[in-house]
Amino acid sequence: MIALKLIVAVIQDKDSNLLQQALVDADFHATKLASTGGFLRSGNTTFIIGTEDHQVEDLLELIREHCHSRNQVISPISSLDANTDGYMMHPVEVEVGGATVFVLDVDQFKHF
Ligand code: 2BA
Repeated sequence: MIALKLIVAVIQDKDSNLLQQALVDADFHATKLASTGGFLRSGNTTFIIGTEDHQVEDLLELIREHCHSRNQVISPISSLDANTDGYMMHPVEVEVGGATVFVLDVDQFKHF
């Protein structure tokens, strides 16, 4: 039986079009979702990609190649809620990773 994996990759919006094209070119089937980072509360992109076990390394390499780390400044104004009580009064610079990737075992795959 063929072992399947589900890859969930959170990447930056700026890298999403190039990665999407690279996935199509390499014949990976993917779904692209608009997502929001819990910390920065700004938009990012999540790809879910189902693939065979033996293709996972190639896929990870493709993601590594097309997704880049960048520094982002989180400003106190955009991060302050009314009830945060002075939390984060100064701009903070964080390095946002090229990609945060989860590799999951797939129990069943159905395609009707
Ligand atoms: P955000 O949650 O908006 O986080 C953006 C960046 O802010 C993170 O980059 C990290 O450098 C920093 N950061 C996050 N939480 C922090 C905290 N509590 N204190 C200080 N700095 C913090 P990455 O780690 O590369 O994450 C990029 C995006 O990947 C995240 O956006 C989130 O959407 C997703 N992500 C990261 N780790 C995750 C996890 N364990 N589960 C689910 N999603 C995750």
